[in-house]
Amino acid sequence: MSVPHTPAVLTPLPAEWARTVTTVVMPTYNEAENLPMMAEALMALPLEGLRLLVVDDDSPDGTGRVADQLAEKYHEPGRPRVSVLHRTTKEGLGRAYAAGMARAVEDGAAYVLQMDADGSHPVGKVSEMLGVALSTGADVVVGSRYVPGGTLSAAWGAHRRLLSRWANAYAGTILGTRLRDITGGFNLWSAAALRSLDLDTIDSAGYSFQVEAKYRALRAGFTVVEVPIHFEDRTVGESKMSLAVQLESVAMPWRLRAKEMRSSGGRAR
Ligand SMILES: Nc1nc2c(ncn2[C@@H]2O[C@H](COP(=O)(O)OP(=O)(O)OP(=O)(O)O)[C@@H](O)[C@H]2O)c(=O)[nH]1
Ligand SMILES: [Mg+2]
Repeated sequence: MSVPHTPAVLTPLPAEWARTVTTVVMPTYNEAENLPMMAEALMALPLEGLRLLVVDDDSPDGTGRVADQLAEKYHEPGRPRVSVLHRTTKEGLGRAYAAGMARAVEDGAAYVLQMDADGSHPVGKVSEMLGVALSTGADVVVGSRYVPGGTLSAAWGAHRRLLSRWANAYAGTILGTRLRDITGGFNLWSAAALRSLDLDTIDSAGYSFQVEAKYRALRAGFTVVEVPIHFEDRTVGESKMSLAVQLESVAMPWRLRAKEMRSSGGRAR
């Protein structure tokens, strides 16, 4: 895989901010080749309070064992670094996130960062996203491909770019949000926002988790801000995006709206 985009010069956060307990929740399914580099890049960041929680669904390629070895490798007495949530079946990205985020908050995280294991999300942006949350008081910081300065992998052809843009516009229009990247998977959450989201009741099993969780945060009145990121294509391993998961993503914005109509007694938004 390509080295996660780390800019040559990082502006360090103030020491007090760098100590903030921030847990990167990383769901994995067959990412044995990618995970060690991700862990290394994250653990090298100048963030004393940074932790990594790998959520593995019993990957057939042994990612769970690799994650256990990483937990041992980065172990430091009295300073939680890498831990693993082993799950027994592949239940989908959304379920893995709901379980992992709940665990991270339970274990004391003040902020939780969602991140893919395949090198698509830039490790070099982690400090900035935490800094934005702490300096603005925003409860959700979205790593956005679609605000000015956001960029996509050069490997993405016109078809994929269009599809991604369309998916964002589709969900955003149905749900009436102005977020530019509602489908993105690189997002920082405050523990307070996660607690109020009721992760147990999230409907999405798959990728539509990203849309559903952000939509809930917006409806609950949390401040959501977007910072530009570069999105890289995975170079190792395979995508887990199945047809069933794509269909769930198409249906989910309508389901969320219908649910809201029911809970507001049929009044339109
Ligand atoms: N635990 C768990 N992780 C999953 C599951 N499905 C996907 N993942 C992980 O979620 C992250 C995103 O999945 P990808 O397959 O990269 O999806 P994508 O980024 O939309 O697709 P590509 O652009 O093709 O890589 C990766 O770290 C996957 O290993 C799942 O069912 N369970
Ligand atoms: Mg990916």
